[in-house]
Amino acid sequence: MSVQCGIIGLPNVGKSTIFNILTQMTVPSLNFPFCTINSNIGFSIVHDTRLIQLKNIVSPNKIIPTVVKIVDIAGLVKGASKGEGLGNKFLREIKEVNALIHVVRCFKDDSIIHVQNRVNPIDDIDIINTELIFSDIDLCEKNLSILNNFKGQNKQLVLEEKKLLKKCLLNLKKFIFLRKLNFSFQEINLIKKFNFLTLKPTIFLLNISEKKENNIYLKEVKKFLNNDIVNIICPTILNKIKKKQNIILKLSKIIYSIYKILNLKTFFTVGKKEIRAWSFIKNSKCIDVSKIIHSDFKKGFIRAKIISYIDFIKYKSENSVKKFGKLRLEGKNYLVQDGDIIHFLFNL
Ligand SMILES: Nc1nc2c(ncn2[C@@H]2O[C@H](COP(=O)(O)OP(=O)(O)OP(=O)(O)O)[C@@H](O)[C@H]2O)c(=O)[nH]1
Ligand SMILES: [Mg+2]
Repeated sequence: MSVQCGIIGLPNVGKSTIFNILTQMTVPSLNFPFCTINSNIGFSIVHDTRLIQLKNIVSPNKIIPTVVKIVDIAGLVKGASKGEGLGNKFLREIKEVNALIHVVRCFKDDSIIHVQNRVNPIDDIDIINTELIFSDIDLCEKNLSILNNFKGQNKQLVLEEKKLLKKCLLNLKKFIFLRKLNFSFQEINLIKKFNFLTLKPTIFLLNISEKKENNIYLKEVKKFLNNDIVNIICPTILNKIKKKQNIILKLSKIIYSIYKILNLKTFFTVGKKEIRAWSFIKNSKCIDVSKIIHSDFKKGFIRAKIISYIDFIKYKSENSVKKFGKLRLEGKNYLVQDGDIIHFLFNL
């Protein structure tokens, strides 16, 4: 299953335009608010130059890169958490994704409608952030009320959940996003089930129309977002670039930011039939990573043959890697490293 990333922001700020660039699709991106009502779904290829290096050595029939699923979610307006605009539908869709790309209009163009009738990126960010926070406050209060009336057995768990929800509520009311807080290992396990919006890893994507140097908003917005991951995109320039390779380079930066916030790394499977890249969460055990390929691999896991990418590039075949003592056999608890080339041995 691929990682899902949702594009959010005010209506008419360029979300679908950016979705089209990221996925090479052509969904409508027209100059009126709520052009997108039902979310669009597409995939963005994770261009990894290591695949090309591996291809040059192995000459496989096929190369399969890994992908990120991109969801273009309808625009959000002030009051969404109370049902304004497409309100709760929008918020429900955000719940489904693993990470968020928050698109901010940083271009001045009087011909493009702004729902607030002015261009003010910091205020726009604030509107979206407020709605996300309100939605999480609501979620905290609802769950606290359920727990307060809980008559069942597991009293200790209820106490811990209540303590955690109170900590969340206190911070949300101070306008602090949950992703900015420190949580203990135990709290992290408990908090997952609530699926808070302000806990989702987020990158900000500033949508500009001209060269960075000429944009009047960037400096101030970057300062405002100084503790967040910020990328800049210029659809007008990107759409004029003829060389596909140059577009890929620009997009890779955005995709890799997503990898970074989600703590994702890549491993490879390499054979004559195909070379394939797979993403996994950093510090995962070998047995858990095996399941990404097929659940049977986990069920019947014996061990894994591992070659690091660097060694494969250096020695150029499994046989010579072996000869130089660089092929390793690892068990289920081995922590998979970025760039590992893995061959799982399993028995069913
Ligand atoms: N000048 C300028 N126009 C842009 C830019 N990005 C998007 N637009 C235009 O802004 C309008 C809205 O773009 P969309 O991509 O549909 O915006 P959206 O955020 O998906 O809008 P909704 O689906 O209605 O929420 C379109 O006419 C785009 O061509 C930009 O960087 N500069
Ligand atoms: Mg749209």
